[in-house]
Amino acid sequence: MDEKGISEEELFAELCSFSDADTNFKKVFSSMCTIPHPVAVAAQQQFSLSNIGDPGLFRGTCEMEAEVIRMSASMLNHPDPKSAFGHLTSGGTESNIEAVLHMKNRFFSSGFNSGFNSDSDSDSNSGFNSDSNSNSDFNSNSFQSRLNLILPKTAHFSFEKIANLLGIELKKAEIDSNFRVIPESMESLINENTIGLIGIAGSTEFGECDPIEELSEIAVKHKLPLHIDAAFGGFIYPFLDSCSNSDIHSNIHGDAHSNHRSNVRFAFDLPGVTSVSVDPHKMGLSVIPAGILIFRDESVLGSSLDKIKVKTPYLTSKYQSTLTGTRPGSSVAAAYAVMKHLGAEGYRKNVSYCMDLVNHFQKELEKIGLKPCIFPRINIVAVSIGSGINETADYEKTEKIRAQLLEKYGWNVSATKTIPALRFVLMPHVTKEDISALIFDLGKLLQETD
Ligand code: 0PR
Repeated sequence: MDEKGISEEELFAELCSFSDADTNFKKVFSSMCTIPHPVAVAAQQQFSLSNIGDPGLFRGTCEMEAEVIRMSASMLNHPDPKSAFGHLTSGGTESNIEAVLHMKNRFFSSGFNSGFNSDSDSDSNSGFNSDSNSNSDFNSNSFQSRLNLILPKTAHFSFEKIANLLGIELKKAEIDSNFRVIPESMESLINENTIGLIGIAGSTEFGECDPIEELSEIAVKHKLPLHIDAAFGGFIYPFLDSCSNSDIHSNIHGDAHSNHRSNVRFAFDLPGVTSVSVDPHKMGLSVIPAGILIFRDESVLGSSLDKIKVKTPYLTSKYQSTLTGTRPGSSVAAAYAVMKHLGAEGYRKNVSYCMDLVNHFQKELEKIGLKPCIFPRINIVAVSIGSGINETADYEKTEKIRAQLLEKYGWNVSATKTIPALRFVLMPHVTKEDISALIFDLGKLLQETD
């Protein structure tokens, strides 16, 4: 840092040049975040000094956090929202880390995977001595490396970080033609070293929801915790109108039966679901950073909470049991503000706006002879532009078109890795005019390329 500071005028001129280099979301179809609601921004500013890592100093913010958890639990169909247990995090990654950390601790404290029937999977028990129920074994690296977490192949890359961080193996279950996990594949991977299951409600690449009802049954049967990653879908499914995309779907796919998107069951109304992660900073229209992690109640954690609880003698609280220490009260205030201000009605309008964009997007795509790879149940649309004959060539073409859309026309679009396809996230900052302009440019590029 320089010895002498610069004037405010100079400083803000500098800041402007930095912010000019950032996106204003104008041509962004690649992000799962959006422009936050103005009430969220105002609340964030009002509570900029609040740190809920030291709750006694910020009692007001803590009250708001409790209310955000209660409102979210209710949105997630919790039968008794007051008994839900959770807190705000920095987003989906931190929520997933903490959920899996608790799974790991719970696995040890509850005496391993007690619901596992060893007859059904004798091969996978190599080297595991179920009699060695002592803490020294729990902590040895060789033991930990054999613990596993079962998740869909389509799970977000945050789980790769988690595997590394917590020393657990990821067992990836197969997906069906709609990119949803196959429950039988999940179940077949369970063994005595399984610490838990993951389901996704709103997958990053395709916006799909796994068959959570079936995963819930599997979780109950095997007495395993089931964490639902609803980072994106959590603020969508509860507000999805069953009719919003049905007409266009019938036209495109000639299939009027598979268009039910209402009543997607993915959360606490299913008995096997132990925790859910949902991000206000995505479709919750709040500011960055804001995630919410909710457990059904404190008891599902067993003694895991005690394991991560640390004494905090010089703070206003006796213990801290969150992963991070200092936590931004401003994010709590922002989430509280936007949820209270919009209410379910406001979020329903938001989702309806996005689904209207999806309808428009499909109509525009048709004009250039394209259609989505799968029926877009929420506001993520994947579109294959390759021949479907040579996968490598299709990936190359997809990447080339994606890059040209940015270089020639300034459109930010992403590509999927599960299959070669362009991926468009139709967030609230997008307009129908943007979509028409983007598809027009895409059509031109494809003509030039063919
Ligand atoms: N779970 C799911 C299903 C996600 O899609 C994501 C992030 C996460 C967890 C992790 O969330 P955090 O990034 O909040 O920790 N999905 C986006 C992605 O990876 C995050 C994102 C958002 C990236 C906006 C870029 C961007 O501009 O694409």
